[in-house]
Amino acid sequence: MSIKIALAGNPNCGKTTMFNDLTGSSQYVGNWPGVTVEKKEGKLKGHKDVVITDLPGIYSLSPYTLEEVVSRNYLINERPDAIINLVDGTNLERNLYLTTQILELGIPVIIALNMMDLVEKSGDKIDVKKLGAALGCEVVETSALKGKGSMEAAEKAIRLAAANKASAPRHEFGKPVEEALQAIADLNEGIVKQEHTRWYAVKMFERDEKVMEEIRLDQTAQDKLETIISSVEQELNDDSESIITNERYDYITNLMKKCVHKQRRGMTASD
Ligand code: BGO
Repeated sequence: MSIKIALAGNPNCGKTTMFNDLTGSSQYVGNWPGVTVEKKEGKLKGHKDVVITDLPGIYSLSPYTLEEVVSRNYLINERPDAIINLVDGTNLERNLYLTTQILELGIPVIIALNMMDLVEKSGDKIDVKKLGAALGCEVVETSALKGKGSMEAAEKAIRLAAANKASAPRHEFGKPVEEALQAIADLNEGIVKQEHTRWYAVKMFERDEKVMEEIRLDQTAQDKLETIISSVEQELNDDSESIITNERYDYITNLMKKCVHKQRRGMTASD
């Protein structure tokens, strides 16, 4: 049986470069079923039993673009054995938005912190150990363009896949949201796989239409869900999707303060 590893990340984070580095000439390119979004798969060099799938570049796992829908359907329905989440180290804050969502999927995740050659050149410092500990998954520094770290990330992903240990996201939303997510998880008991509990709870709290169509709660459960969501919306005076988005950004801002030291730029000797 082959091991399935997915590469996921924002557009331009270096996914194609890493995919080429990991698979060499053993690639096949087609389309995702039913849509004209390119699907690339290949065997990991030196591991004929490991298949790497390159997911479309995305900023979020929301249901608004074809690429996002293709990616999340694959991650939930096909469930790779591990995900390598490529994160552009020169654009860390923006890239971590997707990371916080990927970590909720209940799948083993390794972060490949890419473009580290450029980060080093800029003089910025990222505390990789702290970042990994705060996120709840291992972080490997990579420079895909220079072939550095890609294979290490893949080998770590294989080990995680073999252990089948999903990353445990450390991020918690505020108390009202966490209580709502727990109540939604209770509604979903027996309906969604245990490992996907948090992902579905967050998506249902956001009233994600695609997930609601898939889950098909009965009317009583739907009414309960609506009561749970609207009571948090009233308490926090915002709509549920914005509440989740804003809390993710607040969390990432704090994470950046803890883990990143930016080189001051434009300074002169007299500063
Ligand atoms: C161009 N380090 C550096 N320095 N660059 C990298 C790294 C890295 O670790 N990884 C990738 N890149 P994609 P997506 C380019 O194409 O793999 C570069 O969208 C150019 N092209 O070489 O395509 C990579 O698949 C002209 O750069 O990303 C590529 O995720 C001038 O990041 C870009 C400068 O990588 C995006 C760069 C004609």
